[in-house]
Amino acid sequence: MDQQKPDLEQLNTDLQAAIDVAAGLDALDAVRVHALGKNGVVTGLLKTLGKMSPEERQVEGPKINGLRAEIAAAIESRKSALEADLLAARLSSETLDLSLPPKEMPKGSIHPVSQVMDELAEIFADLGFAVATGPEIEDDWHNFTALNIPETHPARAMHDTFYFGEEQQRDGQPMMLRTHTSPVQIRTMTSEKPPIRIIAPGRTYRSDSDATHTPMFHQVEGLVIDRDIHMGHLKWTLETFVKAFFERDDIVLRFRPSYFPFTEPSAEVDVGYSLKDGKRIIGGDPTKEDGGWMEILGSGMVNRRVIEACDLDPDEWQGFAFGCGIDRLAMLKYGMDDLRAFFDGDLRWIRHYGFSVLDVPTLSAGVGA
Ligand code: 2NL
Repeated sequence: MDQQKPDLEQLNTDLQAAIDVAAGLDALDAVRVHALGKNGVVTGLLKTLGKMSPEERQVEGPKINGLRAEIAAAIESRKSALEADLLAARLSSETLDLSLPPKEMPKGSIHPVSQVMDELAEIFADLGFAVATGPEIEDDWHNFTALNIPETHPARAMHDTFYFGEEQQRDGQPMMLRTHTSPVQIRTMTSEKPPIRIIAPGRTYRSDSDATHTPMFHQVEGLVIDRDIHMGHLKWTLETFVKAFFERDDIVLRFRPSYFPFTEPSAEVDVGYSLKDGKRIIGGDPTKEDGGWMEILGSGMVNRRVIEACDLDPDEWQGFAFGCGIDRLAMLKYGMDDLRAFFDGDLRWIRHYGFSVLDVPTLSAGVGA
């Protein structure tokens, strides 16, 4: 071996050994600096290439560069191994017991509208209904046409519907904020095969504002499409729902003939109330003195024109549907009297009427507080 020439093989062996024994990332980095740093031994060898004759460089260049590449690769692979060891050690030492109660009670609270939506989802899940959602900005077909609401229907008039400008039209159709959650059910009927059992809760919009109406409000609609569905199914479903929601068995419903373009026949549903401590409460005997009826739902058998609009055969598939205001349900159940306070964002109000984030509605523990 030529004495002038450094022993590259020995250097390689030594550096590889140092890399292998480096016990941590810091030790490994020290080896890297020692070999490949600005003043490192391998860097030093690379610098000697410039002083060599072209012939010598042709022989030594590949050797020195090969050494540099081998050492760099060895450092990288040792680094990955050390990092993997570190992660494995962390994973085995850090544990999180998710069953422990929080150290501090959460500061926020659940809005009554959200609470009621959770209750509705829970009650209807037990009856086999899934929750469906859809866009709040809708086109004319999904919000009106498919629902058998003709061009001349008053619900389409400018004073009820928030329309977008002409430049926002989709395929020549006017766009609007949905006026009910029915378009969600239309979207489900056109995208899924029956049988269908869904509820569609969500925000709806109408250009209407007074003590009992806000421009944005919440609605839940329900839809069942199957074979041989009749009014009996509708009646049982609504009775079961209202009893579970108000958590009373002595609830009576009254079905009054009515009209909606999307159902035929249609019925408005009243719930019996009675007077207790000077306050109207849902349930009890509505025929007793101070008792009475309160309208809470609209419903009916899905109009065959709606079923046809969704490309289903109305002789094979029938269904029932219903709709009701969630804000009003919340007021009735939890005793709030001012609708507008719902959307004021007043912290004192939400602290008073809000629900604990830990108070999740379940059928075993009771859906309401
Ligand atoms: C009310 C009345 C109702 C429906 C909504 C509906 C939806 C489809 C087909 C047929 Cl896709 N009907 N929804 C049916 C009857 C009444 O709501 O007074 N809501 C507050």
